[in-house]
Amino acid sequence: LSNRMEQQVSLQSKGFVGGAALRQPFVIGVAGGTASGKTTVCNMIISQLHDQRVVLVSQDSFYHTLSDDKLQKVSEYNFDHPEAFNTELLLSCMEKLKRGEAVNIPNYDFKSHKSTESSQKVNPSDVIILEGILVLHDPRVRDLMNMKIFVDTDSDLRLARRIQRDTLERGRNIQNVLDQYARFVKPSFEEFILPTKKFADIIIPRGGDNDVAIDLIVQHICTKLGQHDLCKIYPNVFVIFSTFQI
Ligand code: UZR
Ligand code: MG
Repeated sequence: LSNRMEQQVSLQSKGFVGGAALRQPFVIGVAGGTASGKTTVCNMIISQLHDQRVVLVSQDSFYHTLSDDKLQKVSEYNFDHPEAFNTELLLSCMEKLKRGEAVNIPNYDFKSHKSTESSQKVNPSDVIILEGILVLHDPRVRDLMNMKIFVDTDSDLRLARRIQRDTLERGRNIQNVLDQYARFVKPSFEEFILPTKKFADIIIPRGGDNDVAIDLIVQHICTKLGQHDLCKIYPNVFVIFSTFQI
């Protein structure tokens, strides 16, 4: 116990009084081509950050709702273009989360191509992860990030996964997945997504199969949050602390 008290005192002198609430959240951006394993990488990071409050925000939630005339010609619509997203809304949600405020994130339905009525409340957290094909595209969104990651998986693997996912989960048939891939997904990847790789701090080859990269990223986040060893040894130290302060 006395050891633990010493630990708390040393934390206090480093300005960690009150625990996580006083620090700005650590914002991570995870970009990469379609079906590169972004969601898997995020889930692996989250599962290793046991002692932090983490939220995952997906750029997909910010797709514009398609108007009726665009819906009629949905095969002509480029969902891989930066303008397919409501970036102003994404930016304002991220700014609020960064300031420690709760936000409502829209719910997007891939089958109807519309935002649903309901939205999802996201509470402020220690770590905010924003994932999506074009999260490194807008400089204002990039500037909010403390760490930028690009998941780099071979195109043939991505296409194979994309076919599986879109036919199983997004109600498509193989022919229209392939048509859309050739017409929009691949050209937009080359024009808009791949060029954002240069903004990344870390490039992860092989996506979710790369355990070493995930370990290194998690270690870095813990260091930046000032909990490098503490989060493993004294998982409750911040809780005890907050109780004292309030
Ligand atoms: P990830 N997308 C759809 O298929 N339908 C929609 O209504 C909205 C988006 C696709 C989009 C992009 N492109 O390639 C992909 N298309 O979702 C991005 N065509 O999602 O990063 O999980 O692959
Ligand atoms: Mg995804």
